[in-house]
Amino acid sequence: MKKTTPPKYLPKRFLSLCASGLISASAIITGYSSEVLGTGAGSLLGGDLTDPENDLIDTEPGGSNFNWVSITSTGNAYFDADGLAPRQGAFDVFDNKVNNTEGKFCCTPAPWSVSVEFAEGYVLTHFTVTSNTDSIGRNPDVWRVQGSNDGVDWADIYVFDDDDAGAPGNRLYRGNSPWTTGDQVIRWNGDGDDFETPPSYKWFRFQADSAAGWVGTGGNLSLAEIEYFGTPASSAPFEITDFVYNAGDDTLRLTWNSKPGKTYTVRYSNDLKSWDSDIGDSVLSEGESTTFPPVNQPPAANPLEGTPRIYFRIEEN
Ligand SMILES: [Ca+2]
Ligand SMILES: [Ca+2]
Ligand SMILES: [Ca+2]
Ligand SMILES: [Ca+2]
Repeated sequence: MKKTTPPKYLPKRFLSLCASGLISASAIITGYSSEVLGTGAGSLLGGDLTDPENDLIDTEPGGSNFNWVSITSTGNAYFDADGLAPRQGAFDVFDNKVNNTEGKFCCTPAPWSVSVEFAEGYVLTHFTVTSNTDSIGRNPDVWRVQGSNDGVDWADIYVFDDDDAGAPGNRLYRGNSPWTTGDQVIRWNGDGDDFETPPSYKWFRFQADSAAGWVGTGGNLSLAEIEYFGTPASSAPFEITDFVYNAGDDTLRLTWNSKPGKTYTVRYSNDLKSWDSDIGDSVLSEGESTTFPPVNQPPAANPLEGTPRIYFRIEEN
């Protein structure tokens, strides 16, 4: 028997919501909600995706015992274990340490990012980010956590965007950063709390565009630690994870949990009984998550123009 997703029903009310433009931002929450866990390494959750065993070794620039396939950064692409040159590497945001010498990343100018690639996809459930303690003004006030399945195209998962127009260009000025002090561990939750449950991604990137003490890209950025948590995509149920409908031109796009190498049929129905019709019968998998039509192509026309309701179901071929 063919594997199918549960049908996704799109009520008229939902379509009218789409018309207001909300749907274009359906997968992104821009918000400032969060939970302060405390200060110092003891407040880290531990066991995160980059190092589930908490046994990472940072005594070599490339490190060992980490759980990523690859790591890249916009600067200081190494670990620092002794506080001697080269110092304060970008990879030190994953060294399980929070201190003012070798446990932090510092001090390169914006924009700044560090990306990790995992062997398989994960659905991000929550993450923590810990501030630096040398200069509160170097913690970012414009930053985001993003996901990707090719390391090239990135989608926002969580966005914090609160650049302070009055920032005086002072590294001790806290401004609009969410961190109120140094070495502070803050947690952000998914599942619609601080951000919506995202599709599964193999790549995760923390990207910052502005430091709290400066307007725009002035000054340097610094952070102590980042922890990502998620569930493996392989354990995710086969379901439609996102639907984008544009009421203006009556077009749509669907995203579902997929398997690499498979093809899929996108069926629709107006009564949940007849599933004979489809808008694509050999859709190529894009990996752990597939979007149809692909995001670099125009969206699909609503196949039941003017209908009060339509259901979609994905079939694995
Ligand atoms: Ca270190
Ligand atoms: Ca860790
Ligand atoms: Ca660290
Ligand atoms: Ca700023």
